[in-house]
This record gives sequence, C-alpha cells and structure tokens, in this order.
Amino acid sequence: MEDLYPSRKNAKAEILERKDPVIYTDRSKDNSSPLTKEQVDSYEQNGFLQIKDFFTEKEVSHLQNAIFELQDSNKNSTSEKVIREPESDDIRSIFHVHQDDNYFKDVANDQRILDIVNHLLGSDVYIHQSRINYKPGFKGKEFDWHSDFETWHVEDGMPRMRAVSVSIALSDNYTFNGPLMMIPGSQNYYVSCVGETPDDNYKESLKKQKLGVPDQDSLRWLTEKCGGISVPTGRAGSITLFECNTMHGSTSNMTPFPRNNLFMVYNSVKNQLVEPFSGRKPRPEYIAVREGVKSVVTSS
Ligand code: 6CS
Ligand code: FE
Repeated sequence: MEDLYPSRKNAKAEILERKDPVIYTDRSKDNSSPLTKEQVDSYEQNGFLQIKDFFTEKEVSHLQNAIFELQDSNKNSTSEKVIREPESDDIRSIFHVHQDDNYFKDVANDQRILDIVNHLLGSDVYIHQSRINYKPGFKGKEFDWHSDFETWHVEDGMPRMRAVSVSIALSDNYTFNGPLMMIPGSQNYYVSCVGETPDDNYKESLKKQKLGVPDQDSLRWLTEKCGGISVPTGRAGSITLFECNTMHGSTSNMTPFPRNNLFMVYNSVKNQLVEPFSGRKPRPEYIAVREGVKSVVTSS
C-alpha cells in the first residue's frame, strides 16, 4: 500500500498537508448528529472538542474506583501492559483495559460515545487502543509533543487519518498538574519526522517517546501557523475528543494532584491496520488491536 504519510525516512523533517477529511460525515447530515453544529465546527477547526460533565458524578466515582482498583491490583505486576514511570516504579499507564476488564469494555461501548465517534468517522468503529494514563502526583513524567497518528501509521500500519481518541478525565485537570496540551488546527499538517524506527521501539517509547517527536522548528511553525496552544482543563467526568493527528503533549506533574485520564481510541472499520510503514514487525495486540476487528463496536 502506498505510504501517503511517510515519516522517519529522511534526514530532514518536513511538514506535509493532510490528505484526509477531519469529519467523514456529510455536514448536511448534521441534524442527525449527537453534537451541535458549533461542536462539530469546533472539532473540525481545532482538531479537538471538550465536553464538560459528560459523565455523571455517580459514573465518575465508579470509573475512579475501577482505575484505582486496577492500579492497586497491578502494583507488583510484571505484565507488559503495565508501563512504569522512567524514574520510579509508579504506574504510568495500563493498556488494553477495554478487552481485559468487563467494566471498561462497557465504557468503550457507551452508546453516547459511539454515536459521537460514528458521526465524526462516518462509519462503524472498533477500539484501536485503550489505556489509563495515571500521571501520579510528583512522579508523573511528561508525554513529549507528538501526533498519535504518526506513531500509529509508522509503527502500527494505520493507513489514513480516520481515528479519534476520547480522553476521559478521572481527576480534575488543572493548568498545573500536567493536562493535555493541544495545538489547535495542527490536525491539518503532518510532521514527517527524522530518525529510523528500531525493532521493539514501544519498549522505550511508552515510557519516554523519542522517535516521532517533532523538531523544534516544526513545532514553532505549527504554533505560529495554527492557533498557539490550548489546554482543555476541567473537572473529572469531562471528556476531550481529539483527532488522531492533532499535535499534543503534556508536561511532568510536580504537584500533589494526580492527573488520571482514561483513553479509548476509536478507529474506523474502513481504516484497519495494514503492515507497519516502518517495515518493522507489528506492535503487540495490547497496543494496537488487529484481532477480531470483524465484530465491530457499532451504534445500534
Ligand atoms: O505509542 C502509542 O500508541 C502511544 N503513545 C503516545 C505518546 N500517545 C498515543 C499512544 O498512547
Ligand atoms: Fe498521544
């Protein structure tokens, strides 16, 4: 398959134009959308959309109990799905929760979310990846600037930009405890990064990403060309949908306040993974779902 979004191939970074729509549903059908026209416009323009108080307080406390139970039960786990912070034993992320835990399987199938992502992606969807990022107080380290799509294209073989991440805030996201930072409008540009992907890159990149982190000139160009930097803060229970190619990152957390987020990544069934464009072997199933995609997660 032709590589429309080459990256980590050249010695010089390059910024390419996006070749895919952001919204895949004909906008004339907005009246059937679970989102308002303003919300769809905002997502299309900025590459992300925050919906405050999406989950009720009761749902939030169930979700929080679930992530803390999982954090506790994995304290001494040696599972590959449990990623620890680079300088401590604190849990940084737990992957594949949508499959390994019935409670989170239900969250992934929440009809309110499915209706939104089906509309944005214009098709049925399946979970490409799920993870809880705990970013513990004092110890939670940064997630450097990156486009998820750049990694999912190069290392997982995701052909086109037709996926949405749903970040569910499960602790209050303040300006100071390492919230998600986005460059609004950056979804329209693809930063082709330098470097070459080694085998098993994920064993390092999930702790601290190096490859696929754009150079400073490209980041400066994006912030100047696009809309600066936005930080969608908000109470636990808010969700932030962000397009797979929206440039984002988050700083280390040096405060006592943890920043717990649950991420569900929805990919269109029309955008299923092929061979990684890096030429390397595919990443493990718990990072990039390939099996059983036939039984898609669909709206009713
Ligand atoms: O490699 C990945 O798939 C993961 N890395 C980051 C920094 N964001 C997306 C995803 O969780
Ligand atoms: Fe990311």
